[in-house]
Amino acid sequence: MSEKSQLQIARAAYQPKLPKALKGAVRTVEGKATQSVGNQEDIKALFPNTYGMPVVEFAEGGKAERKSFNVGIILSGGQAPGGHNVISGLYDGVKALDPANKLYGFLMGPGGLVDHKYVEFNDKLIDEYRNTGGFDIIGSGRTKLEEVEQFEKGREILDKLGIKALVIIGGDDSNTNACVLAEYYAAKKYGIQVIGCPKTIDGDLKNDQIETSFGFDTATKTYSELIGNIERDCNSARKYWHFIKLMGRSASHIALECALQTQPNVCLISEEIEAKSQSLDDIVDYIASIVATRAQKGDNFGTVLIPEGLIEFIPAIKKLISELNDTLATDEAKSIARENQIEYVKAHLSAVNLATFNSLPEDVASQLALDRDPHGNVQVSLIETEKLLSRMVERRLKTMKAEGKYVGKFSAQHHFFGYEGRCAAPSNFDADYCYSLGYNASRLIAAGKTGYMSVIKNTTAPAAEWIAGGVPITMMMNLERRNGKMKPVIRKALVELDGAPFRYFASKREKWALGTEYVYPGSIQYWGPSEVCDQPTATIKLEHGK
Ligand code: FBP
Repeated sequence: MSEKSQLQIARAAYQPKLPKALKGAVRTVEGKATQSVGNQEDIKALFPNTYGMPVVEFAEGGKAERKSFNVGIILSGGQAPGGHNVISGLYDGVKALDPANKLYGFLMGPGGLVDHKYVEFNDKLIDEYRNTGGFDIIGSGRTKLEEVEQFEKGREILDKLGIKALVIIGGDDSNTNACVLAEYYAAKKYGIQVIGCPKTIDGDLKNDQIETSFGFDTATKTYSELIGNIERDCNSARKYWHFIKLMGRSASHIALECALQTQPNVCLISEEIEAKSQSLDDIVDYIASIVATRAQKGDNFGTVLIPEGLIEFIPAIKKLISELNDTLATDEAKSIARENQIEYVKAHLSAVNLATFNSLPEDVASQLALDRDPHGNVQVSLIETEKLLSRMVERRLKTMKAEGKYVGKFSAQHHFFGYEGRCAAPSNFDADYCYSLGYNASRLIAAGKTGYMSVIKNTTAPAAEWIAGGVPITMMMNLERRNGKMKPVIRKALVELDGAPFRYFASKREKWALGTEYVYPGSIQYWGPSEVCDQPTATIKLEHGK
């Protein structure tokens, strides 16, 4: 057992808040039949056993009954603060239904289910990890659960351990796979339920039914603390432009939330760049013009926030990536040795995409062509967009200087904030939200649900007023092209340009660009006045009109 910090010791005693409906025996209130957000006929045909089920909510006043079952849990994909609290909430929930119930954790992600690697939780193990960041209690992984052989291997161990339900904690891809597994087990009448849980710091697993994915709150507060510290340094030294790339594979929710918290001079929003069909040169012009205007006042310093997924949203590069995805998904491409892949790619790209490919700096081009995650996605976190942009801005400023349009000095610092935020000790919001999601999952299992996601709503109200229930995963699905094939997937939530968070940001950004209006959020507080330690994100507050 490793030594503990004073914060860990004090934090272990924190009792996460639960919605009042979950505090005693629950009553299940079922809504109307649902349909998927798109491609209804196709999704219905693919999920005949789990399509159309109602949204459910839990209310107070149920009959207390002993419910006996064992449960398995899997952490899937990138770490997000609060994962341990989902597990402790689920553990407490299943034990409250019957102390003899067992909870098993499959090790290192979905692979643990297939390889039969697991641990049984007990009080001692769970107590070690309450309210801590990280996924290290059982580890996580990115193995995709999508083959019948894997489902059957999983069933073997689930049957052996007498597990009636499996909870999969993951992002949009993992929850899509959870739904496919739920459908398969239901079609085979194996009597094994599958429940999903919305996780990802990226904040892109949200919709009319899911208010936020867990981890977004803590991760953005952690990054905002760091950005605020940099802004203060920047405003003290007055000699650097800080280019800060922020994690978030695809959507720009993290960058937008951090901008709302810290009021930087520039924050790029990928979704806007795509909507305006901007090129890399347009983005460089935009930043360079702000640098030049600030320089006129003698302000040769500033902060620029860059979303990790930016490169994929620049229309010309997006087209290139899409063709690369299809090209690299074939068996022939997979058999090509890594050192020959760039040549292979070049020989297969269309003329227009080849021109874009050739126009990129060599390191960026090879990252696009070579590095993929197991879902076949470009690993955008490896692309150093912050350096690419500052190099290009510097070059542009030189030209502007030669033309007499720029009079300042430009010196850049680069940062990437990503992994720093994924395992931070969960904020009170994430600690409460995650514990509630896990506890709630036990009630969905007890209610016999499968193919549902555990959902907690009304999250800008105090936790006691939160609404607990479940949403059929098929309801969030549509068909999208992935690796060259149309597949049922949960629709990813991108930043909405007509949504309140973006509109607020857009109304302020010019003022923030030219003035120096930094806000310093400081570190996450776990104890103290509620307005300091229980605040949800600015994004969720604006979305809820608060
Ligand atoms: P999930 O969607 O699985 O939660 O992961 C999100 C994320 O943290 C992204 O923000 C980032 O691009 C990616 O994971 C990094 O992945 P890895 O941990 O494999 O480096």
